[in-house]
Amino acid sequence: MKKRYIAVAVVFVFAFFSSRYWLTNAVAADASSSASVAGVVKFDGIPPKPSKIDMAFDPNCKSTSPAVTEDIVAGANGSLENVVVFVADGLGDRTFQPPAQPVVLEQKGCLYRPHVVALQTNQKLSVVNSDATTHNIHPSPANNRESNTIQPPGVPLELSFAREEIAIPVKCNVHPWMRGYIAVFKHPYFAVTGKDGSFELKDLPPGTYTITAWHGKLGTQSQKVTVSAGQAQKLEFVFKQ
Ligand SMILES: [Cu+2]
Repeated sequence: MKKRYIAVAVVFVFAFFSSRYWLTNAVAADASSSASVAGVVKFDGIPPKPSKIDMAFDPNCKSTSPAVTEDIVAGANGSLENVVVFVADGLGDRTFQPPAQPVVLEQKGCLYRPHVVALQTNQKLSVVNSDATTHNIHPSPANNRESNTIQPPGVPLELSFAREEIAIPVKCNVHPWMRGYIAVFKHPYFAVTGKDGSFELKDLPPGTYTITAWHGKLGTQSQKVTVSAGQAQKLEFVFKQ
């Protein structure tokens, strides 16, 4: 009788440890099979000086000045901000569910924060009015449904876009200097550069991709890249005026 208990216990212990071994290896294999493309977007030359925005006509905007235009925002080290870097081709017919978490576009100091926002098709865009003034959110899409909504202070507003579009200009009809962009993707492989101009597209399946960098004033550039399982590829984009 005792022997049987011991045999059963040995089988359980073996099963427990072997399942842990296989599980650990399965997770590790999955993580190492994904690739990434990362790098920096640069601006070659002397960036144009931003001009001051005169917000005098709305006293509720004035307090947050001096505000400047954000047509080209380049750092001292040549980095270029507000560039959308994304997979333009190579994913085949894979489909992707939008994340449940909304992306936030804030109107603060009568400017769009961020200036360029990116999200997936059918993902929620939470538009926030943090100002003590009424804004009007007016995206002008080419492939999506146009909307034009008055948004009083503190009132929540949610938008979503059904089709891919890079990028939808958005403006405020109340404050004519308010201009921004909404980039919509049918997949999760996109990034918007910040101050340091860097980007990273993570968890890519191994394959050959066209990677495109888009800037609202400087146009688009594309490069082809092949990534194998577990590989981290480096890319650089350089824009000129
Ligand atoms: Cu406004």
